[in-house]
Amino acid sequence: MTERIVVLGSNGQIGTELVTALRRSYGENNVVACDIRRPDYDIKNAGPFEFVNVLEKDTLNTIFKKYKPTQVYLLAALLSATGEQNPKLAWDLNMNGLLNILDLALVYKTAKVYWPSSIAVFGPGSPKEHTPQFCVMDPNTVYGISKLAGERWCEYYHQKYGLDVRSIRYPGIISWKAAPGGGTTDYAIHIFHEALKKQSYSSFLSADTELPMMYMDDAVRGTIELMDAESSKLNIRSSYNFAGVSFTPEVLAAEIKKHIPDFKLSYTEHDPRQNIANGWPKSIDDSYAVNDWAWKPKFDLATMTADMLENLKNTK
Ligand code: VAH
Repeated sequence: MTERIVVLGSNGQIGTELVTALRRSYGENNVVACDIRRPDYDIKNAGPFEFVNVLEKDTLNTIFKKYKPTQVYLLAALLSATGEQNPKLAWDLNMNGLLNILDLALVYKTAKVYWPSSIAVFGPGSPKEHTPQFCVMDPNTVYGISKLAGERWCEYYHQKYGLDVRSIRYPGIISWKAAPGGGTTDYAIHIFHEALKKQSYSSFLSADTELPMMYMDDAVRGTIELMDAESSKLNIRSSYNFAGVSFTPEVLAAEIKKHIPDFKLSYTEHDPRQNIANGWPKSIDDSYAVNDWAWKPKFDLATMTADMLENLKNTK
């Protein structure tokens, strides 16, 4: 059967690369990119695009009716830092956007739905090291609260209505193609751009702030592997813990210095994003993803740093 895939939030950091990967696998015309913003060059010129606001249920209904998607990916969301600047919008978009999609997926019998969660669902009371799949989860950002509630709704729609909805708790995602949008982990992207431009960067997170991260190539591959996995093999219907590599700004700077010896890292204090990061885990135990769909990251800090710098140099 031909897959017909709709991706909402297609112009975001992850959406941009997920659409490209899905179009490579399923054919350009079988993947519809949807967003409220003009598509970037790649997406606009490589397959169907629709202007969609996931809070407008009538527009969404039109899209489901027109394309009758076999798979829907909902990536539209306000991330942690932006969400704290606009809590009610973050809750509305992250929560009602998801509920709109879950309902329409039932109505139109969409075979599979993908919705990203985040390690932001953990909070100050969660274990910091090798944070397990099940533990105390007391998120203290609207983003984390909305993602935790969203996980509960995903599991509810699966258990009560049989909807095949799948989800991953993304760590901070590092990429060079699309600009990140309002995340706390985005320092780990900005640092590469500044290292090449100015051989220096001032981090808004302190030297010892260790966070779980992942290279975009791994995140996109892992997401598609989850969506391709046998449904019967999946034991988690809230959202899977998912791990790549954990590091601090200090450790990342040392790796960058291997390529740019003059690189200097300084620190900006009292940034609100420090408080957000302080509530998050340092590392994640993703044994359920390893067991259920043989997840294995390919990029470590060294290969990620080399790939980021190589690609950014070629796009400058
Ligand atoms: C953020 N990049 O910083 C996102 C992510 C784990 C962090 O969810 O908000």
